[in-house]
Amino acid sequence: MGNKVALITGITGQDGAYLSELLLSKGYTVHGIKRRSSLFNTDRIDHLYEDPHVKNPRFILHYGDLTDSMNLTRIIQEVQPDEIYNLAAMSHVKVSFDEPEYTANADGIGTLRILEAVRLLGLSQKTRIYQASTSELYGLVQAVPQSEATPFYPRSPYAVAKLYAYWITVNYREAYNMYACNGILFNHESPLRGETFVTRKITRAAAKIVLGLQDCLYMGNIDAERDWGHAKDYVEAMYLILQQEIPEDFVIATGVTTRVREFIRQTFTWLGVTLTFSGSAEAETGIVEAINNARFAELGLNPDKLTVGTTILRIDPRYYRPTEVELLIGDPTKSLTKLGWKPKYTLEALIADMAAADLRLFQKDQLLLEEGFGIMNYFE
Ligand code: NDP
Ligand code: GDR
Repeated sequence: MGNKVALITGITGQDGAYLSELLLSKGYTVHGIKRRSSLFNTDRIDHLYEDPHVKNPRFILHYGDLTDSMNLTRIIQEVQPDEIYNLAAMSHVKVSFDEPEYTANADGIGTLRILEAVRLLGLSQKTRIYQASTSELYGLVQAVPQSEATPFYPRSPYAVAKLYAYWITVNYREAYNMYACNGILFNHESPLRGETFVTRKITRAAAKIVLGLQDCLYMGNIDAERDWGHAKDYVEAMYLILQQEIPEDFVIATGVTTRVREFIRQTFTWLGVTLTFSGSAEAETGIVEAINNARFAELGLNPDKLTVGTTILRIDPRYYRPTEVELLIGDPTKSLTKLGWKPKYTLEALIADMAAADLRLFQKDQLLLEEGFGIMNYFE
């Protein structure tokens, strides 16, 4: 048998980039679906790019969209994949309240389009399908820790769309004997995480604040608790889920939960800043209590850019969600035992990886500013 062929939707996203690297390292030919956009949107996978003029390329991109059945059907027919990883989605929970119909179309019906294309093309017994399900399905807490047996109670248009995707995947497995599985992944982060998700927003802002490029970080509900892992570990689990004898659904999590405020505190600590919280609710603030000069020197930072006593964090209710998911903590027992999945990153290592990457990124901006070049200063 020749090398396996994988098709990844959402290849330009955080997980798509890490999964592409993993599958290429295992000898796969990797096809990916990217959306047409007015600017290049392939930053995360540019290092994998192969000149399309070379013979037998192993990394191939196709234009497409989860809202376009004919396009998806044509690509699947052309590629004849052994495995499809359906990672594409409008993946921002808060934005799904602004774009509920589009979210349902892409995240819910998009999954149906892929399953149905595989069935109609006669690939049901060849092509294995991974569906990117989510811990957001648990929503309003029914029980903790959350396992494959915990009831769902979605709390956003995103989660409701993903609930449809979850069940249609189960249904196609049962109705047509397809190898189709849900990975119920808890939050996973990395230096490639989208800039408006909470962890990346924090590591980016913290790096800019210690460099004197930003004054204040504005946050929503900092008492939410999440089970955070590293995306590099989580794409390994996606791969393992499609290599089992019998198709099943798996929870992928660390089993440890942390408050957003603790993630903020630890990020600043890594950068050499002790932060204290003061006040409560919408009036809560984060104030610089101390600066570790030795750590600043080690990181090449100038302590004059930050003053003890300054308020560098405030609450802005703009970031609250109409309905919130307060607590997520996963029970990964099944994936640890059945898949033999073993995450390598602790929360501390994840924060170090992200904070170091964002510090490097903005040190480059600082150099540009010093040389008289303008920098992009947009943040949400
Ligand atoms: P990202 O937001 O980083 O990536 C989403 C990808 O989907 C991007 O490539 C995006 O393209 C693409 N996309 C969005 N809409 C469409 C569409 N209509 N048609 C085709 N492609 C589209 O997400 P992650 O990598 O973090 O997550 C991957 C998947 O896993 C998502 O489905 C997400 O909902 C799910 N998930 C994520 C978790 C996490 O913690 N990261 C946890 C559990 C589930 P573009 O680059 O052009 O925007
Ligand atoms: P989440 O991730 O909604 O869990 O969905 P996000 O990082 O956006 O929020 C986590 C928690 O932090 C709180 N929060 C803020 N969030 C953002 N984005 N910005 C803020 O300023 C802010 N302040 C507080 C949120 O209210 C929330 O409680 C992610 C996505 O990747 C989904 O696609 C995926 O399915 C789930 O993780 C598992």
